[in-house]
Amino acid sequence: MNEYAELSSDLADAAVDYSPEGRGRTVVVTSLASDSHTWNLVFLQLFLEELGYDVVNLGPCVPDELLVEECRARRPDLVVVSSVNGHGYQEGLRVIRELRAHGELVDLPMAIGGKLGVGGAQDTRYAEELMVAGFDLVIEEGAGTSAFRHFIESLPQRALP
Ligand code: B12
Repeated sequence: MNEYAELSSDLADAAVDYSPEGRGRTVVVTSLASDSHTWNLVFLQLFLEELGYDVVNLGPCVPDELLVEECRARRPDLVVVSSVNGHGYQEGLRVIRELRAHGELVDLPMAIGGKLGVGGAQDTRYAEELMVAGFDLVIEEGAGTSAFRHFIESLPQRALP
């Protein structure tokens, strides 16, 4: 499947599978400090909004400190990191270590995906290291949305305040 077919298939999945499962829950969508690509973030925002989540999209080129501050202030139910410029692996490792160093963010569900290196879809060697460093889900380019959707559905419901 080419990338455009994959994108429209992903959007179709999101639309057909619409459910209000995320209602009242907040997701922070973010890029990493070096990455200026934006349509990946727009895609994720639309996908998560279709599932009923409130999305805070921090946009491209997000400094590590800003992401940490936003997570501490908002206490979201999930953080979704997207990077496609090829530096996602290195930057993802740096950010997750910084984030997990804050006690209140130790259990915050964190997913990362996109084009995390420069080796293309076949190169899956980064996933294990990112998981060991503290991500709960790593989705490499071309994996589609089903694993991501499954992960979202398995998130624990936070008790209402
Ligand atoms: C448009 C574009 C740009 C524009 C971005 C404009 C903008 N406002 O976004 C500009 C010109 C600025 C740009 C710059 C660069 N780019 Co560029 N760019 C692209 C291009 C052509 C399209 C990206 C796009 O918008 N796709 C549409 C979105 C919706 O799709 P997507 O990004 O792939 O995201 C999908 C999936 O990856 C997935 N996904 C993404 N994140 C996540 C996260 C999770 C959790 C999940 C589940 C899924 C997921 O979901 C999305 C929908 O399927 C791609 C090539 C391509 N055809 O993909 C190169 C590409 C991403 N760019 C690339 C590069 C190298 C650069 C530059 C470094 C070039 C340079 N030397 O300056 C700079 C980097 C700038 C920076 N600081 O980041 C490379 C990255 C190489 C790699 N990772 O292996 C690519 C792949 C081109 C290539 N083949 O070499 N780029």
